[in-house]
Amino acid sequence: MQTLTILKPDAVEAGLVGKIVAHLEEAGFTIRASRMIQLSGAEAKAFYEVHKERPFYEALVRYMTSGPCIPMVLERDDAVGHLREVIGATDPAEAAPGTVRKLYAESKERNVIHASDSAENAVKEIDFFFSRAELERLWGDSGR
Ligand code: 3AN
Repeated sequence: MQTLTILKPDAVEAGLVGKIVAHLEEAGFTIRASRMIQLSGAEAKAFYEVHKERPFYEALVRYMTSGPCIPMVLERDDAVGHLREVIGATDPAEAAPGTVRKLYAESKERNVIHASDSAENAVKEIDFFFSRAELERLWGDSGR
């Protein structure tokens, strides 16, 4: 099973990419695709459209477009549920010890990593950043 993660601009800026990737690999995830991108305002708005009525939406879009980020396709059994556990709660103050957000995030506004919250959204979010043809070129099949 696959899921989508994004190492957010604060993770890239703080030089935390290597540590977070090591944490994910040690948690049993295989990296199936990865690239560094700069999200446009339109792309960030589209990605977070479910939050468009929330008071933090504009700030979230500013944050996600503030610098490069790294979307990745990760694979392991129960990838969606397992990655949510590994990253911890949205607010690092509430995240369990040893989770990525507890270890590395500064606040719920800047929380270093995204993970899909359901199997359905994982498929949509993988499609948002990576084409099926690209995954097939890498691995011979799209893994889905
Ligand atoms: P998660 O990233 O844990 O799935 P979501 O999907 O509720 O959490 O929120 C998406 C992003 O919006 C978060 N990663 C965070 O950057 C921001 N965010 C969520 N809740 C708040 C909040 N109450 N105040 C400010 N920013 C928030």
